[in-house]
Amino acid sequence: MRTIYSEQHRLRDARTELYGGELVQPFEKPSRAETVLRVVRESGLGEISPPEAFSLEPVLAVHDADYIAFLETAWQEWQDAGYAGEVIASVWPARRMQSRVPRFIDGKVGYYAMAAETSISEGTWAAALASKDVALTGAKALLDGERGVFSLCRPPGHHAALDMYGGYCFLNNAAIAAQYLRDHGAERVAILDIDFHHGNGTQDIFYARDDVLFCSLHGDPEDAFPHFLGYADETGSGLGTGYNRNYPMPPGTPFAQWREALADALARVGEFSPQYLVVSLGVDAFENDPISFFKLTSPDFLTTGQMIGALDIPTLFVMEGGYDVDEVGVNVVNVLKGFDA
Ligand code: SP5
Ligand code: ZN
Repeated sequence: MRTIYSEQHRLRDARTELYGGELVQPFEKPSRAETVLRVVRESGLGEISPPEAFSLEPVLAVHDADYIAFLETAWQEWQDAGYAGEVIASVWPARRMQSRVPRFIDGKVGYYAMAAETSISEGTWAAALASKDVALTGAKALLDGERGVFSLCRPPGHHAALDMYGGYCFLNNAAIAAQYLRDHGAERVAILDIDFHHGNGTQDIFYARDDVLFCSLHGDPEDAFPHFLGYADETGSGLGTGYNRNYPMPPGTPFAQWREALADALARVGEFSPQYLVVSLGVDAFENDPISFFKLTSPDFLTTGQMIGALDIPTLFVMEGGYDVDEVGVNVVNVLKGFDA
């Protein structure tokens, strides 16, 4: 399988994450992608190619134009306000308040942030743009007939909604790729999200649509980030009713249980008979992940890849989360090898 990779991800190197009331070094850091790339290389998975550059058009097909304009200038506006730290939200349009976009940067940040752990830093926007190029280059390769492609995206994307960033995500790479496939001839595209966290952004973008099926396996929002979306009774709206499927699972969930949810999601993908499958590939369901609570082992990721491959649908794997930097490479490559087996 071919891997698409850009060194530009290194531009996303924030100093701070708000965690347990402290500012800590972010879990989502450059060494994650470096480790995955190293293991891709060592394992002889396949060729590693740079992305081609795409315009903002495929981004604006899933994200709000005002939100994109905000991301472009947020760091500069924060600098202009004279702040010493990185961009962190501190106020929100909470219940019964206005949903207008204020003029001053603090207000704008609160409007567009869905969580405060994610700091916007210098270089974040450039890295996010390169990350979407990595995803789109992978999508284009599927259109050209490749059976499986790995887009080693960083920063990740699945928490980014129509007009919100957070959960370490700015542009929804998987959603951008899925929409690109739709706009280039595919009638139906399925997105399977196996990151430990609910893909709230992807769900948001496709919730009212019947042409993109979204299935997500994740920590129960009662207990896990993003807490305010991802319940099993969220099944889609309007035309999209029945085309959104959530599999929330409790703390301590072992592979035996997780794989039943996976089998059910894969059966639904099969019934949908999409021309393409996009997998939001996070490996934070791993037992040693520092911020998650499932119990998957490294061999379980190989089985996961085999189960996905058995569907025999051209598939784009888009890198999402996974924070045990020692094992993140092995776990990702296990999924990809299982798919190819
Ligand atoms: C792409 C992705 O995986 N984003 C995840 C963002 C999660 N950020 C908030 C993490 C809060 C974790 N709190 C867990 C406490 C465990 N001791
Ligand atoms: Zn995650």
